[in-house]
Amino acid sequence: MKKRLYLLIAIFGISLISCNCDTNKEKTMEEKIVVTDEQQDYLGITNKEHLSAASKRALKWPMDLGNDWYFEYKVEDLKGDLAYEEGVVRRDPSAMIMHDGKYYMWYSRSTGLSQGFGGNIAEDKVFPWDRCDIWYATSKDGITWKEEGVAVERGEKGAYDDRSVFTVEIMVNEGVYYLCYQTVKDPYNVRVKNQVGLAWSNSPNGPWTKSKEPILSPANNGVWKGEEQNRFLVEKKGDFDSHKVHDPCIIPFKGKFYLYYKGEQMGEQVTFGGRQIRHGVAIADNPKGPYVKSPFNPISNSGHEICVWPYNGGIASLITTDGPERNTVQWSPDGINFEIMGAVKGAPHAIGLNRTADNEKNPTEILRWGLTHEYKSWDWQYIRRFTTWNVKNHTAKGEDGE
Ligand code: AAL
Repeated sequence: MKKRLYLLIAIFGISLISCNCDTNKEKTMEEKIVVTDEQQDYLGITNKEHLSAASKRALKWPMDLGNDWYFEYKVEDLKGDLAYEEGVVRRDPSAMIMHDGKYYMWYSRSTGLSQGFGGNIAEDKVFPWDRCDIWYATSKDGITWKEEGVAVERGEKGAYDDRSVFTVEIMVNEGVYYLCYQTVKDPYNVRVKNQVGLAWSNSPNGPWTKSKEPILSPANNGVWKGEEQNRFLVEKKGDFDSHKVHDPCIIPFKGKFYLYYKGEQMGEQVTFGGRQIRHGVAIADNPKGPYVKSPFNPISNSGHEICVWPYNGGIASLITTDGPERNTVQWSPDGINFEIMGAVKGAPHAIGLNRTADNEKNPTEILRWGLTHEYKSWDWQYIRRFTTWNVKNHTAKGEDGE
């Protein structure tokens, strides 16, 4: 396994570059790619002298690609209080942790229909994740859940989190529980900046103490064009996270705290891979911060909700939904420089990982089961459970596998 990993992250020197001088003494660079017989056979290349662009890319892959990073999945209903309930939005589940023999998880909860931005935003609920508080639930088996009540409420009027607190993650360190989550300050218009807040407690049952200030904010180097409430009109887009910092998830790593997040950019565009969504990381010496954004940001060129876990001394990341590298599983030895390790047909969204899993057993062991959310409609989302499995063979009915 490790050998394959090192193979995968290595840079493959497959090109022999030779310089030929033509009769006019102009220098041209001609690329000569050496293909071994083994490579030719593995990749099924017809003629070594005629390599398509796709074959040249394939030659950069390691010889032993394997399927450890490949999985398929299915999604099922939860039971108990978290079964679908019209009128209530439950979404963006956190990871699950174990306490006193029960799984604990936190999520965004709101009630009522969402009116969007067309009406009176002072009164309306603009998104299903608007006017949310953070609630939590427990379960003995991960299937039947008991809703325990509110964990972190919106702030008082005028506070940075007075409009909504949502999309939460849990981190446990030295007996202290930390919830990091998105915050929005009223009014919730299309240009509103989104920040990240933190709350901590000595027990997963609370009470929670909230940070007085956000622990992460958008880059402030974008410039809106005009006064109109239009998030696509900009003089300057600014950094990948100039508008919103979303989906925070803190991982203790190499003696520090790595806060992974999704950035949204002012003047976001749709490119050849979909929405311009990228991930960043901010690093702190202590769980409460200060969190300093990495100069290497953005650390992904694709993705949506953050789904990261420690693996083999580095960090693995599931990239879903947006961008040319969506539906890939990536890994980085340093938590910053990620390479694609596997590509999947699709993946559950907004994953709440099972942090009790043996994440070192297999690269995707932590994904064997967990939580996700699904849209019944624009107004109603509910939390469900996913399971995944590694795929060994592609077999026909009645055909024996390996
Ligand atoms: C999700 C997440 C964040 C966004 C919204 C709720 O997919 O990326 O949480 O703010 O949608």
